[in-house]
Amino acid sequence: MPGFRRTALAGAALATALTAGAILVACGGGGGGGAAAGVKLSVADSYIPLPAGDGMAAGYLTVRNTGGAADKLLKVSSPGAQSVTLHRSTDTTMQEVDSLPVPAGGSLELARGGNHLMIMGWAKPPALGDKLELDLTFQHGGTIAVQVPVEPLTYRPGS
Ligand SMILES: [Cu+2]
Repeated sequence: MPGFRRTALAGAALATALTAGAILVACGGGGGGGAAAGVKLSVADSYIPLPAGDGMAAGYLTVRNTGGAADKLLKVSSPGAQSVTLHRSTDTTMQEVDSLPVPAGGSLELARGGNHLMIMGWAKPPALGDKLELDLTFQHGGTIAVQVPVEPLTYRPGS
């Protein structure tokens, strides 16, 4: 009875999905610390140095987490650019990564010489004073949209 089979399979898939959901819920609410176990994220010091020529740009920002649980930056997208990827810098190279960690009670810093965002495929050529929306998606903290200013190449936050 093929119909029976399919139903059984669908049932199994549903059970798996429900189990996965239950694990997610346990993960978000677990840890026994109540509110302190959550993540509390904010984004600061975001900027994009004006890209030269080909329009490939780096993006820098700091994600602060004042919550008691660690999180991960999983994805960044933008309505104004085709591609935003996460890059980790090592001594001599850089490498695209699937996620970047946001420690509990700490911060994820994307800064010159270190981890950064790579922004490509601008909808329109960026100019000084423009702002590009970046939508940062976190494993636990949802999605945070930031308006990131395009700054001179020599810009440093706080200077
Ligand atoms: Cu890079």
